[in-house]
Amino acid sequence: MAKVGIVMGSDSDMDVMKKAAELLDQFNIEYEMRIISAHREPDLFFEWARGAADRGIKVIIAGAGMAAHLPGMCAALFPLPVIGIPMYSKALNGNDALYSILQMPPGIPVATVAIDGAKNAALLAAKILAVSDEGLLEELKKYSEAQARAVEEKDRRLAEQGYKNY
Ligand code: RP5
Repeated sequence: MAKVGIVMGSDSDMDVMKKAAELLDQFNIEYEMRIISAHREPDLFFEWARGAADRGIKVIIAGAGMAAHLPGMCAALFPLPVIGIPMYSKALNGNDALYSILQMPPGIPVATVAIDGAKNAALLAAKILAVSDEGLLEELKKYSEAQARAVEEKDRRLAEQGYKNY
């Protein structure tokens, strides 16, 4: 049963949103992924978001650009955590979606990640699930350790290239 719901407002968001799916795949976390527009398909959107918890979804990752009301409306209809990803857009460089998703009025929280921050959204979803999943928690710790080792390796290579790194 899918534990994470990934939803985006348009197929134009897919290049970013697929990075969330890839990260969840890496941790063997089941997800469902949909393209549903809150403003173009409001009835379908309501049905999907209202039914998500009953389908076993524990966290929703919602990506949207421009006016970007999709994550906020997910949070209005779904009782568990919602993570919003603001999409970069040409006219306002993603600041439109960033401010829209970030500035939720009190009472309806959306955890907002960076513009196009799909990878962090998925990692945050994994961490939320890890609150009650020891095995996943261990995998996340290994992931962090591997990241640290990768940076150490890059630092070591600097020294090999003749740079002083005390
Ligand atoms: C939002 O409007 C979508 O999330 C997308 O980022 C943006 C533009 O949508 P398209 O015109 O590319 O379908 O609904």
